[in-house]
Amino acid sequence: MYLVNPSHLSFGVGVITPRWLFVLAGATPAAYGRPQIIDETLESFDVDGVQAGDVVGIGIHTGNALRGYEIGKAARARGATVVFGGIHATLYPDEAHQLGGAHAVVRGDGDLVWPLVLDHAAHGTLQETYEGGRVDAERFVPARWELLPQGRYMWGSVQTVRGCPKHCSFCSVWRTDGQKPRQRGVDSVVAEILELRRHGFRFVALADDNFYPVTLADLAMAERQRNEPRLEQLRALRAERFELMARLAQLPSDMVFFTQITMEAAEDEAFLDAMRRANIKGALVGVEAVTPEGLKDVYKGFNEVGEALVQRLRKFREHGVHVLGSFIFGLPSDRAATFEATADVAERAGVTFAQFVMLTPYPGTVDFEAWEKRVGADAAQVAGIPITRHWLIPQAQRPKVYSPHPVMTPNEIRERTQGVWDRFYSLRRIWARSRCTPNLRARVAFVLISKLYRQMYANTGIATDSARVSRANRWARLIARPCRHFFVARPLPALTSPSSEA
Ligand code: B12
Ligand code: SF4
Repeated sequence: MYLVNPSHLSFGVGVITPRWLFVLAGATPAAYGRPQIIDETLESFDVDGVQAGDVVGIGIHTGNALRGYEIGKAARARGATVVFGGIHATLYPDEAHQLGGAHAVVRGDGDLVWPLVLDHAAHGTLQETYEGGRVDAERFVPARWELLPQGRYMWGSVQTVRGCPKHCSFCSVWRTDGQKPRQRGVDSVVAEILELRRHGFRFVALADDNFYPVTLADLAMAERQRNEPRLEQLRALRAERFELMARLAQLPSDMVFFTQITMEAAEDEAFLDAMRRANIKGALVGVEAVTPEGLKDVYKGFNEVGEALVQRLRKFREHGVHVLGSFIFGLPSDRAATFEATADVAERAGVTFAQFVMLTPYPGTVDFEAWEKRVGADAAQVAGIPITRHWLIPQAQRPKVYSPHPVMTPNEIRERTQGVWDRFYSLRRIWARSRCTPNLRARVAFVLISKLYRQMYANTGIATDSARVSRANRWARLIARPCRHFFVARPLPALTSPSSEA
């Protein structure tokens, strides 16, 4: 049995372990043997090894769906049973059948339904579609980390909460994973982290949608409404967050965690302090826009702008949590001046890393639906494919900007975005930011990692020039391997769990 994470680019070394591979491996009954785990971000999959009777499970998000379909068709042609899953297959199950050679598609979470799919595949009773639904947090299947290939990744990944109560217009999480946070029990989270540390991982990404699912405003609202059951539920969720952080604080002190969180967390100094004690040293914060109009564009009114925004982001840093600020360009209210203004905010707020992404309508989002309706049957085509199915356009020809902007051309948005990446990741600025590290070795690591981040995420995604893309890809391959050494630690095979009472 194969589990395949498709990618059209391979870097030899991966930054974060794609968690679904190891979770589905965990959900695979022992009777089916040891699953072959293939992550194409490391190297591409040689489908010639697939034989008739094999099962090939392919997990796709929108960005890698096309490569996933190539693999699916090739595996089916070799006689394998092909099963698709993941967010994109959940949204477009028919597409996986029509274009990816799927025998079956799993929608939603695979944790509980996967053994049934394998059973049906073995008995020749496979259905076209399976509804995996939204599995309750206490039934999440832990990842099988003993299947990790040796020496290939920098960060492990463990999910502590799935779903997000917000409703940002560019994001599909609240619609596919739900607005009710499904928070995993502390013991099972800690058990997985310990296992990763035993294998020598001291950097762990908490693959969460929103690590701060209960805000002070949520509590106040429930109190005002005298909604006791809701208040109790919110307090329990919040208490469990603190309990998790207290347990993380007892793990080996060289551990480093990173999560994704809304900037609302800056309202709660006790929470930030608990994060610091837990060694949650960094968090991706969705800043998205620095103007009120921009925030309105993305339904993110709970974010701040102006000086309040700078202060909120600084607050994380003051409490020992580094911020990876995530910004979106190409919003209808953006103007030429927005790019520099955003770069200024990123600098003034002291964010340690930043990503500047161009607005992309992802299926399953409010933005996508409105856009699809707006352009309708008149959608422009590239390589014979309407841009409302942009993921089916060959990677090199995919447009970088999808909606006509009221005042800027697509090229202007792309170039200005690239300009902001260039500015933020100039050697001079990276070196200045690297002052946050404790010694020269860490400073050098910081510089290399900043450059790696820029090559992996920016150049390959924004550049239209294929020479630039392959140069960036070569660069990333070259620096990824030495970078990994900064992340690994001595394995601690005998590490035991800190007691929950302690
Ligand atoms: C952590 C995370 C990241 C991390 C780490 C990625 C990694 N290497 O693991 C980082 C920050 C790097 C990242 C980057 C990006 N991400 Co991201 N990420 C996530 C997040 C929050 C969790 C992913 C995770 O580990 N989940 C835990 C696993 C167990 O769940 P799962 O992957 O959904 O798998 C389950 C099911 O889907 C199913 N399943 C999955 N595959 C298969 C296969 C088979 C055969 C079967 C049967 C079932 C099955 O079973 C699994 C177990 O239940 C998700 C949101 C989410 N809640 O999933 C977004 C998400 C996947 N990311 C998203 C996006 C857009 C991105 C970026 C494009 C952002 C950007 N603009 O740069 C990049 C793309 C990177 C890339 N090239 O892959 C979107 C994808 C939307 C879409 N339609 O494709 C999501 C859904 C978030 C969102 N805002 O909507 N991401
Ligand atoms: S806060 Fe983050 S995870 Fe939640 S809906 Fe908005 S973008 Fe998605």
